[in-house]
Amino acid sequence: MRRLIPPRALPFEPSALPWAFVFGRVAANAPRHLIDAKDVQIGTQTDASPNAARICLEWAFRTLLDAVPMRSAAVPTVPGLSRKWLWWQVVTAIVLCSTVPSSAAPPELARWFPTGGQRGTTLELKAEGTLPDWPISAVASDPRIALVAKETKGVFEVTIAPEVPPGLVTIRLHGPQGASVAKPWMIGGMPEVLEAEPNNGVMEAQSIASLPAAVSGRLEKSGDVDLYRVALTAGQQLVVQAIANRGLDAPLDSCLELLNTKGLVVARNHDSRGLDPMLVFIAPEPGEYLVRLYGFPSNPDSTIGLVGGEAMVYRLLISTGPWIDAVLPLALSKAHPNSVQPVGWNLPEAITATPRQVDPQSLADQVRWHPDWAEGYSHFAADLLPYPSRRLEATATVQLPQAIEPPVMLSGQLGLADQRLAVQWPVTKESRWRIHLESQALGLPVDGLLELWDAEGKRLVRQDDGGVEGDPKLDWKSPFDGVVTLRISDLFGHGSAEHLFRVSVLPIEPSFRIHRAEDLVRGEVGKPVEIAVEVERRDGWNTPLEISVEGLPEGMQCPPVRSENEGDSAKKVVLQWTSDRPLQQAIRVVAKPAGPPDPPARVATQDTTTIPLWLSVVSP
Ligand SMILES: [Ca+2]
Ligand SMILES: [Ca+2]
Ligand SMILES: [Ca+2]
Repeated sequence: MRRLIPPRALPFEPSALPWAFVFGRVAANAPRHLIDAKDVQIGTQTDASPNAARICLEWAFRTLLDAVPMRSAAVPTVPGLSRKWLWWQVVTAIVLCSTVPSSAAPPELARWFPTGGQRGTTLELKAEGTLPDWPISAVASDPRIALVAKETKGVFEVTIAPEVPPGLVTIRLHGPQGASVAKPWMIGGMPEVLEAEPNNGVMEAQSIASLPAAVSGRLEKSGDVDLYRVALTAGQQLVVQAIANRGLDAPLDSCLELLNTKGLVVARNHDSRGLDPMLVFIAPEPGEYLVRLYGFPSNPDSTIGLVGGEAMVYRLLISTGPWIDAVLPLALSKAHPNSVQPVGWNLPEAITATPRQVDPQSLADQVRWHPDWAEGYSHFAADLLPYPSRRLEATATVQLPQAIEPPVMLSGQLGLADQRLAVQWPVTKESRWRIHLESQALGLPVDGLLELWDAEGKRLVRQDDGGVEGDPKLDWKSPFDGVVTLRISDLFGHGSAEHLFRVSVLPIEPSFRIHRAEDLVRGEVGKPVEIAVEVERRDGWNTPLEISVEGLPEGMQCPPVRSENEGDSAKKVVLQWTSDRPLQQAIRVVAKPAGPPDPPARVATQDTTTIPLWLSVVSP
């Protein structure tokens, strides 16, 4: 519903903007009309005058239509307002609309709400942010998600095909004035529920009638606390996960508590998955339980109380059913047969007992999520590696390390407190190795510690940091010919069924990577479109690269550029061409070696050679 704004509040300068006369005078007798505060604000800027002119025109027409059939009944109530005068004003507005160049701002997308949708359903989705134009288009990273703009500004009807796998997607806005950045949205397998305030107290907790449920909520203002009521039978296992900071990028550090009907906290979690909490609870007795969510700013500031605000959105997954947390191993190999085993809660034994064979070539979606396994939400790593991926057995102890053959990715579990796993492999003098443990970056809780030991029992290296999100990563050059042992543990000795990790052991070889901070390229018809790309030459990469743009419309070309080993282009290149028409589309920047690598690589590690981008070229 758009707001009625009294004409005297309109901030127009009649001398500077002649059409404001129309606006004000027509408005003096206008019925409920179409305008909102943002349009009016835009109308004060000369560069956005087409918008205000359009509003003015629309207004004048509406008033005219109202006034004409009533003849003298309505018109005389506004002094000086005659049919002739109105027609003249309409003509003025039409002239203004057609002569002022169109140069409104592109849409600015802050977030999507609700936070996600269930596969195989259609729902309403709101783009929150600043949207100067309406209707506009929206495009999801998965083409099986269709979005259609509805009449209400900012609202889309989104249809999710049943085959879209659960997990994270991104959705971007675009229109004639340009494109927004893409913002995250979750695809789930559970029915969606919207939070309903008030729900702050035990007595007003929102009842979740059937489980599983995916609740979209918001800590809407400072001090907001959200409570949900669920009923459990004795022995039933409840899994609750909040997704806010990870995945949705909300500036929120949320906390979860579970209360019994007496109001006592029976379970609590703050930071199981990054800053996001997760609870698993077995009900000792039947009855109602309350899930309570509150939060703090993700970047601590001077705020003392509980945080709230428009941006503090969260997604709460609540289930007593099968829930896959991960599969082991946590990566798959392109070239080798893979058998995977789901890990999680409330999983039938038939699922967990026998590892399943999967063909990574044909099951890109299913390796991330298998419809036969669990209806619950799950997101597990499915990187397809060009080298083997293996299980690290619980029997691989410091006393009896597991022999490995690098390059290899090992996936394991620190199931017990103070557990230490160990592997060993032969090394030659001067050989260089890169060892990288990932758990927190995958949304898993291990705070990894890596140690290298020699055969005499001397510790060579200790590393608990250096990777993404606090995961450890180390480079090591062997000073001897012999055998080296890698010990893997949790820095604080924590262990549980959830404490999963993967660690890669790779010889260091030259490689390259291209990257770009923004995934959006903006340009104007008739002017050069520029794409700046950073080039990273790692571990002595010594071959020129050819960098090109793929996916442009037929007949349009961007000349490829070369990144030489020395000079400015070694670190950064700029691709450039001119478009003769407006464009809103996906493109890719691709980097390839301009010749055989020198020295030749023995192992192709996972170099990023392609950057997916959105190209937005608008009319000047
Ligand atoms: Ca709330
Ligand atoms: Ca609340
Ligand atoms: Ca937290």
